[in-house]
Amino acid sequence: MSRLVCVSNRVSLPRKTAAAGGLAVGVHAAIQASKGLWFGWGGETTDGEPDDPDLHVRGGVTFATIDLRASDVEQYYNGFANSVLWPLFHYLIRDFGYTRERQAAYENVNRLFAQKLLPLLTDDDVIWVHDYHLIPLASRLRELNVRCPVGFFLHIPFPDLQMLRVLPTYAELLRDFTSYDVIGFQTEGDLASFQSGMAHLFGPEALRADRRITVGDRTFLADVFPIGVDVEGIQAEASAARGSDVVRRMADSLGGRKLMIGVDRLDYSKGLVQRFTAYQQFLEAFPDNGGHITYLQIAPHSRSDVRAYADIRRALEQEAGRTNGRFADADWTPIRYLNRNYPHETLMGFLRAANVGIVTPVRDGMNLVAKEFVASQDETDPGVLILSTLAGAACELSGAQQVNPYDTLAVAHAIQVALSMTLPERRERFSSMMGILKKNDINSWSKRFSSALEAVNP
Ligand code: ADQ
Repeated sequence: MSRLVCVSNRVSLPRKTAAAGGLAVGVHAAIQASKGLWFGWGGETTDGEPDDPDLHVRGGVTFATIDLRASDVEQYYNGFANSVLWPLFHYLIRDFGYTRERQAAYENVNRLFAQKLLPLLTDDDVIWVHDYHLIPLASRLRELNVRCPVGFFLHIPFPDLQMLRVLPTYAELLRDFTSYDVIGFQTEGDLASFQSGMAHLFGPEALRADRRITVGDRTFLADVFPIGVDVEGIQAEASAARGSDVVRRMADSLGGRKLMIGVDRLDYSKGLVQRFTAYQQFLEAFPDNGGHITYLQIAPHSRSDVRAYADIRRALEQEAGRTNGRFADADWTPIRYLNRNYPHETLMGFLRAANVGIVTPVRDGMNLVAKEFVASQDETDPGVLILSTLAGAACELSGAQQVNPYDTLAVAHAIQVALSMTLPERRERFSSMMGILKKNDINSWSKRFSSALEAVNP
């Protein structure tokens, strides 16, 4: 077994409270199994030239972190990654902010990552690069004569060619993918978009029948690897959390009311404004629910230095205030809107306590919260998942009540249906979804990707 070297934009040393973000949850176990290395930005900035990586060994994993120049954090991280690629790949180009400075910083930081990683590599490593921040990394490593297998997994959607062409440098970006040996996407739809980009640039003959793509003298695999969750771990966390003080206090505070829960990073792709509107329409259309339901929305702030995120934050505060101002009673608050992080176990306990889980992104690569909601439920009395058709998770979770998040009246109606769904129907939907989650859990996801990388002949 080769040593697994994972590279992601941000690397956090393990802490007691889990950070928001799907990546950290998904990758750690895979690196641990090979006593591997995790390389990336540690979150600190410097005014000068970034030093060599700091190394920390924790539980068999070596964490190698570098600092970034403050100007690069602005232009590369807030800029190209989160104000250019993120909105573009989520089909939300109203927030697309391409500039040449941002593009140049993206190239420079990818070159810096390659230079700083190089001395840590050995010949029998396999390298697994994560996400849109680092698409050019394999090309930069190849320029430094790195020959070992390099794979890339995209956690977010891959846009259709006509959307991708909005990026002035889309051809270079597509060409950079060809330096990888294995490329993974969340859904068949994302893979099809990628294939159409490749066919556009290199001709339809580049696509082979076995999901391999040949460009010049390189052949690589581009396939679908839907990310899963740690089903057994979540079940254990959710039942342990039931007895915890914080979950019990939350449940007691409901005073017998039904609970609907949403848990999302505060991001405009998560459809929170539309969801708040849908909840208002639900309270209007089905007034008998007044006083009998609490909607708990947990949305920790993220990427606060990007303007679009400050805007969405303000909009949500206003919407939550408006709903409570209009519908609340002296003894009832319709929305509880919280912006804090919780330990993963507490979050799983909250999910288990809910009658309805609402996950309505306007676009999402996968959405782990949808899967966590299902995995955390009590099988004898499971809650109902309302899930956006525009989340990658919708491809697998056909037992959810699927809705288009822009059709807010349909979402309002789905809440009403969820609240009155019979126990046999809830159990049937739950067990069909659990079957899928168990078959493709987080361990089988990382094993499948690592095996595909190991199978590459360098
Ligand atoms: P994210 O956009 O971050 O991930 P998601 O898949 O929902 O979205 O993962 C969020 C994770 O953070 C979940 O594990 C959740 O439990 C945790 N979390 C959320 N709020 C929290 C809070 N308040 N406190 C503590 N933990 C919290 C990106 C893509 C997704 C893709 C994942 C993984 O955008 O589409 O599913 O990567 O590939």
